[in-house]
Amino acid sequence: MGNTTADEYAGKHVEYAPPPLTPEEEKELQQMYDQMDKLHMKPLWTQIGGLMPNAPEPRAVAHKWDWARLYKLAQRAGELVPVGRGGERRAIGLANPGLGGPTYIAPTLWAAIQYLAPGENAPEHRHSQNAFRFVIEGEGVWTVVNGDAVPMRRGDFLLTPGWNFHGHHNIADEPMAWLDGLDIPFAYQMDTGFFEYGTEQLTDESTPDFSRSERLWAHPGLRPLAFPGKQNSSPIGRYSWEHTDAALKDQLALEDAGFPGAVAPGHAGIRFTNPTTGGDVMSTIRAEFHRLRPGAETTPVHEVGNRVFQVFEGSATITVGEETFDVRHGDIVNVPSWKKWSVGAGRDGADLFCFSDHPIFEAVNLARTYTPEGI
Ligand code: 1HN
Repeated sequence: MGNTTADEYAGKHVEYAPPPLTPEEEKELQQMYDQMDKLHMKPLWTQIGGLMPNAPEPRAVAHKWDWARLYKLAQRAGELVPVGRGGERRAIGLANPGLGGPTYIAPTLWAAIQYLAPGENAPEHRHSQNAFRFVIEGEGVWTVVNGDAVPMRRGDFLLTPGWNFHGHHNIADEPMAWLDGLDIPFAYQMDTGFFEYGTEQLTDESTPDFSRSERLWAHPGLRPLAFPGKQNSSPIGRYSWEHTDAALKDQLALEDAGFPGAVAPGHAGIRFTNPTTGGDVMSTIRAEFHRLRPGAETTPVHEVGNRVFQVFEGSATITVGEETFDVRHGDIVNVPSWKKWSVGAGRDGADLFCFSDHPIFEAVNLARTYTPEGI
């Protein structure tokens, strides 16, 4: 035993095997464990394998939520459940089947579909949890973030960083649904959550084409001199589809012309960033958009942390560990920590929105990635 090298143990667990005991010793041992239990103590030697696996063994499982079904249920909730003070939002959360009940898509992340009918108003409130919205289809809702009315349109990515008052209203003739992402599970499990009601009426009922935040901050590469220094969260309230689409188109056009630009062959990608730091939009959430040409595939990778994909356009297969999910418009798939994943585009290519909790792990030096193909 004493001469066994670490290499011989690599990747293997050794079950704790107690030495052979006499019946008397067995009784004494049991008494010791009982006493520990009464005093709220637990020995390490019976549980170390579960506590410290060789590599992450997430309880969360990979799962697909079908957009057509989500949308139908959101519509039904629109008919049956009013939105207003108390319930606050007609948001339907996605509960990862491996996490045993709570509305967590991942141990750190919340994802929900929110539905607002014509003329409806979601009252203002604020919380320390960071939030974003991604608009899969439709328009006609304005979200008011700290008194700034921000339009929500197809393909837009919108921010509500922690502790900003926010409410929404739909001024169109059509209902609208979108994806909400928040770091609620992280805040809940770490006991960092604060919440406060704001006004029931929105503090700005105007419907401008561009929010004030965009007029100040969303001109490419240009920052206003009136606001120097770094800000913890991006000051851009809306990353419009027009910019995202143009950036992706240009990457692929440059690839066609033989210049660098694509992430990998046939794969264009952008990250939404905080213009005051160049880093992620919020301290706990990363957001990206990926465009794959027909048949293109991403490089398989293992990563610490959790990802969630939503298909915007086209179709794809998302492979997570041993499972493969066929996805199309609106479908949502999560990737648990350290599960190998890759995406392959279907016949018409694929546009995918993606968010993750990776900034958390980068901030505390726990980020790791591994590409088995060594690319
Ligand atoms: C929230 O405030 C929103 O502001 C969406 O639209 C989803 C889920 C749980 C708690 C607060 C929103 C939410 C939420």
